[in-house]
Amino acid sequence: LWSLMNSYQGRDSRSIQRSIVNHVEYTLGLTRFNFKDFNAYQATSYSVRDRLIEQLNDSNEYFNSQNSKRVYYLSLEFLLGRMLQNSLVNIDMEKKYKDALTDIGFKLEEIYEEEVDPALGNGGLGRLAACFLDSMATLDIPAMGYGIRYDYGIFKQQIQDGYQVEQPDYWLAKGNPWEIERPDVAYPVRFGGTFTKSGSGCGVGRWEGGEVVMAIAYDTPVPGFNTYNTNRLRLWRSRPGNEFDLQKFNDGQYDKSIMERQRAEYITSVLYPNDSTWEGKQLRLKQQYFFCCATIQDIIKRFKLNNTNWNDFPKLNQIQLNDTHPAIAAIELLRVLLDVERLPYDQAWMIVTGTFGYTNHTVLPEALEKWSVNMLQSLLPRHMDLIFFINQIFLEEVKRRFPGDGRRLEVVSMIEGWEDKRVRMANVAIVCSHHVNGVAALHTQILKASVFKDFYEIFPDKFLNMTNGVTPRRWLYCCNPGLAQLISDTINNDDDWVTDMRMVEEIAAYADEQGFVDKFKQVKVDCKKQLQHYIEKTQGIHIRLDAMYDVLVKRIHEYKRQLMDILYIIHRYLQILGMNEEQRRNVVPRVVFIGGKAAPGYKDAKGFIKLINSVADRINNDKSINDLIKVVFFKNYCVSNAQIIIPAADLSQHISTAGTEASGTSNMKFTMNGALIIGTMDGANVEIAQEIGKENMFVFGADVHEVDRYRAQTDEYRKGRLDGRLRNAFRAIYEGKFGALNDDIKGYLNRIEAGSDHYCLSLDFASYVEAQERADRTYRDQALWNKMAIIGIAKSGKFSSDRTIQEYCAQIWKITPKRIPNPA
Ligand code: 26W
Repeated sequence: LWSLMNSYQGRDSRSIQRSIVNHVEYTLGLTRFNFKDFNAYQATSYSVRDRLIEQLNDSNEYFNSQNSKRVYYLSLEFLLGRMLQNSLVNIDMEKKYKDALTDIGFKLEEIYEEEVDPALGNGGLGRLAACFLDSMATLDIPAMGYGIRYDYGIFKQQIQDGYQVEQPDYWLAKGNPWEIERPDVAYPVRFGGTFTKSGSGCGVGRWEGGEVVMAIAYDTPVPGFNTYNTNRLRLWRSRPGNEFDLQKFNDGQYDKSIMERQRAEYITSVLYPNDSTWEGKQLRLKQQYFFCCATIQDIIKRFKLNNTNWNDFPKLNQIQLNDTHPAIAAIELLRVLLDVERLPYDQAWMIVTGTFGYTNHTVLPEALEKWSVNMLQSLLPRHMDLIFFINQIFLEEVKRRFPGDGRRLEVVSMIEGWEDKRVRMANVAIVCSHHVNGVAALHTQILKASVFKDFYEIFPDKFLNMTNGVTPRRWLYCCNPGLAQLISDTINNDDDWVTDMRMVEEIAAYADEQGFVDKFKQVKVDCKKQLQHYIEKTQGIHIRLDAMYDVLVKRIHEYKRQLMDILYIIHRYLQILGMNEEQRRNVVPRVVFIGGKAAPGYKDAKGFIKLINSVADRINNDKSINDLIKVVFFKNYCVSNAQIIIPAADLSQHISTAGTEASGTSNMKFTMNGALIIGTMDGANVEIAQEIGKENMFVFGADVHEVDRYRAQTDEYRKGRLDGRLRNAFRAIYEGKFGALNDDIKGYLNRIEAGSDHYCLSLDFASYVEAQERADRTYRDQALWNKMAIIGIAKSGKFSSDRTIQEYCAQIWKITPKRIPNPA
């Protein structure tokens, strides 16, 4: 038996081939003599998964045997992106699989393209969770991610007649070789019913009746880079519970009763596609509680394997809340400790506040979750009761410390309103957590100084900053192998920098060295060729290579100001139309890419997409400007095509109104890939400027204070100062230069003209135009441009998510790496 206990996954080419072919025959049930690229993808993935399972089980065994402290990252979103390349790279077998596959007639690069892009997230918050998983595994942190296994990920975006059309993303249609279904790991989750209490204070009691659904675990292994450690991402799927309506069965309504059971499955059907506006949908609340309840049961079960002293719970378990979406987990833990484990309230409360940390990701008021008390009461009666109770205790404490400060009580209360009472989930999360963090320095300052000011004064030590980061494995090593190779060749001929991004700083010394710069230029051209090919293939548009690739890709939102970009393009177009031949020769040709999804119910954002497409239509078909501008609406922006467009960008736009973008993370990815940023002093742009130098970016626009002052002015004031070039762009639209646009977008522009300019387009337009002109001038000096890009890459080390996770470990979770001994 011992021989079986050792790894039987050989690392030589023959073993790899045998494993793949075995999976073709025995897992897929196909003949090993004839299979397609997609089947090769499946079999290769199963073969890789075998190795990952082995590492996962060994890691888990080891941590259990050591009773290791663990971190749990709770998130309603994990925007993982494709797994095959990342997994192969992390276990250091990409080359071996490539050769093994070549031998049997397959190209690994083509097989990568067969994978669907698992997209169980909206944007930055979900992608951050995925980067954190990669870093936690790489840093040997005993950690797990917990979330929901949605049947439908973020919708696929199509464009019809210039408008966004949403298509369902049934990502599981052809199976998912990366997950392991665990029917044996299943927990009941109750909704509704009644709660009967006994005792005083918060009391204890029984929660009965209602509807019980089951949570079934699906595990995905998360390997670290250059370590044996492999962590687990556990996603829950809802299934019908075993209780069923006997009455209906007895009445002979068998079919009806079965159908009712099926409703349980809807809970995990679909990811809500809203990013940054909150909707009070009951199903969404059910999703949140469903996954939190199963997760808390799972964590407690693991704790009980080795422990009996509840006071050890916070020492051994840290739970991080990715925004307030999973905040109900804190109340659920409290409930279990009180009503199931029967701990005294004080002890239970200590355990809760010792366990949770809360990360805030947005300051937009419309994004803050406020569940109606009525809804909570009917769905989760005990939780509502407990929220009232802890709120009362908390407010009494505030009253003692800030006597006579009624205004403060009003704002920090977990409950808002009188008739239509709502629960402010951010307030619940803050009070239940030992630490609350923002995701960039400026963002954290804003939390302390305004959004959560009154809390900050109550708990000054709770608040801290954890500037976001991105994984250099996916966002440099995998997506830009040419640049990765150049870095390795230049600094020390190996890949140490991949787990220590600060090492890349060494390449700054080569920013003036012709040989290095030439290689860098070649890398960029190769990436641009790939993008050119992708655009030709997917959108049928031919773009020139010798243009500046100017990229703005992110979710479509007013605060991110895609509208300002397209208005600038109109301005630029009008300018070129007015130029003579001589002047035109001086224009830097640009291909402008704008991409991103709009939330399906966000009318204005959808209007912006139509406007961008209309402008593209007009400009791209205007032969007179001879391709000096080409506008591409980059369709269906997602993780897999981000990996193509980011390495190919020359200029990258991060132009949110100062004070609105919590951090931004693609700004970091673009910098690592040698694009220059045109951007405002917002979110992490501020820190990028600090690291790489303001002189290596095109910074523009009002800062947070100027934005505040401008917003405090009257419409009259703003109307009187409307930027002239902006007005001309509006005119061109009204006159129908870009086709017949609907009244909504015209109305939107009219309001800006009338001085209603919350996102400060008119305020920032002049300096935006000026920054764009600076970008043009710099681009004409290619030596300077490349030097700036190289310095950007060199100084981007801070923005590795490894640094971020190290900060979470040291300051919030108080956990140190646990290196698993490598098996011989
Ligand atoms: C409830 C609806 C909803 C859904 C998602 C509201 C808000 C969200 C997220 C908080 C939106 C989001 O993704 N925020 C982004 O988080 C990133 C990671 O921290 C930051 O880099 C972005 O600046 C922030 O917009």
